[in-house]
Amino acid sequence: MKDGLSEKSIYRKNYTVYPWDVSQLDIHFDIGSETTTVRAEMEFQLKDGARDSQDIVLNGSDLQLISLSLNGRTLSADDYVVDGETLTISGAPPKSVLKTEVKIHPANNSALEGLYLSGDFLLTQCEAQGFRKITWFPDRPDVMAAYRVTMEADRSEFPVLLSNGNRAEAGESAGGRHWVRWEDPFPKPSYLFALVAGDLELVEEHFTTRSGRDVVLRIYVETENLDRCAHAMESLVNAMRWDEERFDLEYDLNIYHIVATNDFNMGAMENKSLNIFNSKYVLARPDTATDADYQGIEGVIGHEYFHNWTGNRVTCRDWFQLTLKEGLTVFRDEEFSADMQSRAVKRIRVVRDLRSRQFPEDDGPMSHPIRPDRYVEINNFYTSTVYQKGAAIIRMYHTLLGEAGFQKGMKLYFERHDGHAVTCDDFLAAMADANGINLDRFGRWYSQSGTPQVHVSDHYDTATQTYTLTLKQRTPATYDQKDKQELVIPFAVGLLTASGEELPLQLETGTDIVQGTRLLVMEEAQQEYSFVNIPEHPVPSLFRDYSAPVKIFYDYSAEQLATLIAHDSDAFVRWDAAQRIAQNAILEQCRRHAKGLEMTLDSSLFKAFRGILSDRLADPALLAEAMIMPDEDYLAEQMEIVDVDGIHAAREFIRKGLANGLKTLFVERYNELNDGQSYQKSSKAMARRALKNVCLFYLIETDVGESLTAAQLKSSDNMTDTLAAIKGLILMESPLAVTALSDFESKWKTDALVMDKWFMMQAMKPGPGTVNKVKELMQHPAFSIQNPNKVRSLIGVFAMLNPTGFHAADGSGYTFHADRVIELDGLNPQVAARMASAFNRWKRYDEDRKMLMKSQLQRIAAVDNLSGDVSEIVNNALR
Ligand code: 7ML
Ligand code: ZN
Repeated sequence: MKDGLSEKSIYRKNYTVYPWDVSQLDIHFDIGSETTTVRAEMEFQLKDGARDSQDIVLNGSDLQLISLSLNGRTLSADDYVVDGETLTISGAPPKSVLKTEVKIHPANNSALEGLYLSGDFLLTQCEAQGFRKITWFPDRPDVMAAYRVTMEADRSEFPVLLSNGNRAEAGESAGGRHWVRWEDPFPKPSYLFALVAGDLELVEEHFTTRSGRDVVLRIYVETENLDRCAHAMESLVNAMRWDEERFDLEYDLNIYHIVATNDFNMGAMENKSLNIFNSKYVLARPDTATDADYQGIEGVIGHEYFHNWTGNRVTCRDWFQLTLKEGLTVFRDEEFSADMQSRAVKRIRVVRDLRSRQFPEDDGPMSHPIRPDRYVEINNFYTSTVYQKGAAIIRMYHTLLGEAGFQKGMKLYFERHDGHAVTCDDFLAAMADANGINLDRFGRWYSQSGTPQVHVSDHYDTATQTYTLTLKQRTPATYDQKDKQELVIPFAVGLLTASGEELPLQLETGTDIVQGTRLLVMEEAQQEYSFVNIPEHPVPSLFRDYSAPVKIFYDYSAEQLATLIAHDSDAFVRWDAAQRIAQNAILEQCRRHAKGLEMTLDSSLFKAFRGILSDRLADPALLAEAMIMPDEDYLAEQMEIVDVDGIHAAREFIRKGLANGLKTLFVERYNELNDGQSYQKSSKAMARRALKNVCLFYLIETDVGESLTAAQLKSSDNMTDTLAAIKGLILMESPLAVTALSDFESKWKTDALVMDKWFMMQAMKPGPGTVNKVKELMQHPAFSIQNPNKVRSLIGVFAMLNPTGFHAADGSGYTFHADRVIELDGLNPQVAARMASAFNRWKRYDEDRKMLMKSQLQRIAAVDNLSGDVSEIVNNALR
C-alpha cells in the first residue's frame, strides 16, 4: 500500500512470547523538572529454564542514554544495537542483571506521555506505551515485574513523592533533599507504573473492607481544589462497597491514592493504588460542576477502581486484547451507575452514546472489531468500539447467562487467571466452562466489525391466533472487512395488545408460558418465532433493554409507537419509540426542506409530547430523555448523503413548532419543576433539573423564553441551571447572552474546569460564523493549545458537536481545523489524532464538501514528519 500503513502495522497474528521473565525492577528517580535521572536495575531470567544465551530486546523512546551494564560489565556502543525504539543486547546469559541510567526532560514533554509536568508537579502516564519514555524496558503488558521505586527530590519543591504500592522507607539527604521508597507487592506490567512528585494537598477517608482490612483513601489536588473532592471520595467509597456486594471483589492493599491533574490526554488511569485522573473527573462543587459532571465523576471513579480486578489483577497479554479489560470494566461501571442512580436512565444514555459515537465509527474508515487485528499506533485504538461496543458484548454474556451464571464465569476467570496477562479467548472460555455451555459462535463478536442490522417482519394469522416474527440478520461490509458471518444475537421481546396490555408468550414449539419478556437467541441468518394464543395482531416490543448492539428495522405504524410509548413495561423501548417518532418527523421535514417545500408539523410527535408533558408519574429524568431529540450527527447517519443545513433547519423547525403548539404544557411543567428549592445532589433533584432544563430548551423558542431564561440565570445556585440558561440565551441570540458570557468569564477566569464550559458554550453556537469566534477565543488567556481539556472544549467541540459551524459551505471550518491538527501534531500526537478523526465521515457529504474535506486531509497527510498517530487516521480516511 502506498500510504505506508501496511509496513508500519503491527499484527495480532504475529504475537510471540517474550523469552525472558523479569521478576524484579528496582528503579531510582533523581527528580527535577528540567532533567530527571532514572537508574534502573532489573533481573532477566530465560523462560522455562532455557540454558542458551539469548538477545534481550528493550523498548525506549526519547531517552538520553548515560550508561548500560550487564552482569556488572559496562557495555560499550558495539555491545548493543539501537534501532528506532528498540535496543538489543545480543547473547545475554540465561540469568542476567541489567543496569541502566538515562536522563529525561519532563518540562519539555508536551505529548503528556511518560513523565511530564503539570502546573508545578510531575506525573506519569504510561498506558499504553509511555513507560518506554521513562527507561529502557520490555514495555509490553505480558512482562510483569515487582517494582521497587525510590524517588529523591528537593523537599521544598517536591514535598509529596508518590508511587505504586506501600510506602516502605523514607529519609533526608543532603542539600534540602529527601527520598521515599515505594514497594508494590503485586507484580505488574509497566503500563500500570505511576509516579507523582510535587506540592499537593490531600483529603483523606478510611474504608474498612468486608474482611476487615483498613484502607486509607487519599485524594491529592492542588490547594485551591481541596473543597471540591467530597463527591469523588463518596463515589470511591460507594464503588468499593459495590464491588464487594455485587462482584464479591475486595480491595487488596491498605492504601489507595487518587491524584487530579489539569493536563491529561484521557479521562483517567488505573495505575495500581495510584490512580491519576483528569481533574474534570474528580473536582466538583454545585456551583462549578453540572449534574452530568457529578455523574461522570461517579462513573469514572468507579471505572478506575474496578480496574483493580479487571485490568490489574488480571491484565491483557497484548494490546490487541484491550477490550478484555476495557469492555469488561465499562460494563462494570455502567452497572455501578445503574445501581447507584436510575437503571433505566443509565441504560438509555448508554444506548444513545453507542448509537451516536460507536455506530458511525464502525461504519467509517477506522472500523475495527472490538479485538482489532492490526494497528499502527495503539493509542488510536482506545475507541468507542473497544470500550462501548466491548461493554455491550460483555452485557450480552450477562443477558445470556443471567446474573448468577455471569458471576460464576467471573469467579472462574479470577481463579484461573489472577496474576496473569491473558486474552479475550480466556475470558470467553471461563464464561463457557463455568456454565457448561459452548460459546464458540458467540466469539465471532470479537473478530467481526460493523453494526449488524436486524430486519424484523411479522404476520398475524387470525384463524390460528398465531403471531409470527421473522428476523433476518445481516452485517454490511465495512472498510476493514468484506465478508461477514452470522452472529449470536440475544433478542428480548414482549407483545402488547393495542390497548397496551402485555400478552403471555408461548412459542409454538414449546409449552412454557412467559409473562412479560421472552429472551430468544438468534444464531442464523434468518429465524422465525411463532407465538400461539395471541388474540389480536399485537404490537411487538423489540430488543427490550436493548438486548444486542444492532440496528433494529421494523416498520412501526404511528399507532403502534404511541402504544409502546404509553404502555410498554420496558423503558428503553418506550424511549426508542419516542426517538423513532422524532427521527421520522425530522427526516421528513428535512426532505421537504431539500425540495424547497414548506415544512409541516407531524401530529404523532405532537401527541407523544403531549403525553410526556402530562405524565406526572414517570421518573422526570426518563421524560427528559424522551423529549431530547436525536442529535444532528445521529440524524446525519440516517441519510444517504448528509444534508447538514437541512437537518439543522428541520430540527429547529420541529422544536419551535412543538414549543409553541404545546407552550402551556411546557410552561406548566417548567414552573412546577422550578420550585425555588435550593440545590440538592440527590438523583431525584437531578432528575427534576434535567426535565426542567429540557422544557427550557423548548421554551426558548417561544415568547416567554427570554424572560424565563434570564430569571433562571439570575436565581440559579448551581452550574446545571446556570449553563442551561446561558446556552439558551446563546441559542436564542439574545442580547443578554453577551453579558451572561462576560459575567461568567469575570467570575471564573482563573478556574480551568469552569472556563472549559465557557469555551464549549461558544464553540457550540450553530452557524458558519462560529469559526471566527473560535479563532478569536484561541487568543484568550485561559486558552492553551498545550492543554488537552482546552483543545477538546474549544476545538473538539467545534469540530464534533457543531455541524453547521464545522461544515460551513465555504470550507472555512475545515481549513481552520486542519491547521489545528497540524499544529497539535507537533505538540501532542495523541490529541492531534483524536481531532483529525473529525474528518472521518467526509465521504458521506455532498460533492463540494467532500472535495473540501479531502483536500484538507491531503494537506495534513503531506506534512513532513507527521506522527504515526495522525498519519494512521488521515491515511485510513483517504484510502
Ligand atoms: C473510559 C480511559 C482511557 C482512554 C481510562 C485511558 C482507562 C485508558 C485507561 C471509561 C470511563 C473512564 C475512562 C475511560 C477511558 C479512553 C477512555 N486504562 O481507565 O480506560
Ligand atoms: Zn479503563
